[in-house]
Amino acid sequence: MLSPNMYAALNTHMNTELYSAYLYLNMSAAANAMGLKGTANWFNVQYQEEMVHFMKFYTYINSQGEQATVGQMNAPSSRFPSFLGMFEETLAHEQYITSCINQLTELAVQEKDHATQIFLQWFVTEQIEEEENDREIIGKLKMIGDNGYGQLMLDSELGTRVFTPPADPPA
Ligand code: OFO
Repeated sequence: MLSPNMYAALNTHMNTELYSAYLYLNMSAAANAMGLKGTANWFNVQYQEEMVHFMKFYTYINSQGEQATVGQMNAPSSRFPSFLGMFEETLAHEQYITSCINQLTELAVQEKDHATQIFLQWFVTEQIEEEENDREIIGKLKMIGDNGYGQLMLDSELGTRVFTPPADPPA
């Protein structure tokens, strides 16, 4: 059972996860347009991960007897300043998502909603990895600077990222 407040907050965040997926799909196409094929792959994998996050919320809300509802959303950006700028925007977005997950967790604690607290724990941990990945790439990009060879090497490394479906796929 979800309280009306908890249901509304979870449904809103489910839509934010879908927004994240669309944002990274746009970033993938933008990277491709910049000639960064490996980076396009990295963002495509990120898009697939966000769809898993979206589906986890969708499945959880429905499994609690409520109706998950996809709504209207703002169009995500499609223009990004640079290779580095794209990852700086990604980190800023993930920090925002972390704050949303923290707020949801706070609400679940206030409401003594133990099931939702347990559900959200996966996301609390996931956000550490999300931010860490972005910080690592930003660090490398800052070290590389304008060195074209370095940028190509990093792009090639990002091309090796593979989407791994979760062990507990959302039903
Ligand atoms: Fe779903 O973690 Fe990124 O946005």
